[in-house]
Amino acid sequence: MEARAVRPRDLRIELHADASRWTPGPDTLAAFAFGGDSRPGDDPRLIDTGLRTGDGRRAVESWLAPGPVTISADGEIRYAAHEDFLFGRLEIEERAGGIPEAAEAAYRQVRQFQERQPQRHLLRIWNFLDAINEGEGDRERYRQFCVGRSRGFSDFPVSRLPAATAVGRHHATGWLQVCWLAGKRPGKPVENPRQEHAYAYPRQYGPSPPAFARAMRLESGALIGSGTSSIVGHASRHDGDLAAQVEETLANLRELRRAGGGARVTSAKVYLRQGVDDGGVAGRIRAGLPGLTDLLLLKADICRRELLVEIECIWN
Ligand code: 3EB
Repeated sequence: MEARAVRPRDLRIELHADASRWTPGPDTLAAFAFGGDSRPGDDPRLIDTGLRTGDGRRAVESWLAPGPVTISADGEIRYAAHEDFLFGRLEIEERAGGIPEAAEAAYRQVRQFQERQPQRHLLRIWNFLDAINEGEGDRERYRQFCVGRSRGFSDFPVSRLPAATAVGRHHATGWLQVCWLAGKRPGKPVENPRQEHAYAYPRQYGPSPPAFARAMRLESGALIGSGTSSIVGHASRHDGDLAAQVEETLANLRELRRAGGGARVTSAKVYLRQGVDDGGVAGRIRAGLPGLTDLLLLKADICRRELLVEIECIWN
């Protein structure tokens, strides 16, 4: 798998499966680093997610603007922007108030910051958390993250929620990491007819439903999917069965593409729960997503314990 520009028209996304020598360029809005040695540099566009790759190599997913970006900071937020697009990041340390307070503070800051930007429309958010499944029932850290996110988002209209991913790291860092893409023009949120709106999940999944859209369609026609799992309606399917969960997730992705008017799937990231043997899952996903060029396997925990896999795709 080689670096490939998947969206030549404006925003481009590249997956580098072997990024041992990769560095950001002038057009780089942001780059997620996975696996390998973390390289804490002072370039704020480089985001060390703390997630490992399936093959142990250092991989990078980079988001590129159509021209050189400007790098800035605003309080604890660091961001890069170029006319139509902005990519921000915010890391909040979990203190006495734990994950709900960290999430509330993060989302309040993101929302207030975004209201002041020319690129004010949230399109896509990634959340990286420690120990996402720790805690029982409503105390589970993912559910408490959702509580804080809802508070921080406050009265943000559900009809404009961005697409999202929320996954767990395997080692404790003490930090909640929130990263986002925003645009000068709004995207069109897309829902999946096979799935309940996440923001309307019933109470049994936690005190506050997860605030995200299933996908976001950009003006250019690109469709950016959220993390997608083996959930039909609001129920998890195929408890503990990786192969069946992959098939159900692929069915969700096909339906999402239909609903969102996506063209060809170009890149996919697969989050595989810690300790789960990948069982040739990459081959199944390639077979189920014909035309897929770039695929990256990552080790990350998923927001419900029975879920073993989550896939996020971009169609262009
Ligand atoms: C789901 O469909 C699976 O809380 O931001 C996927 C994508 C999931 C985003 C989030 C959660 C989130 O509910 C979990």
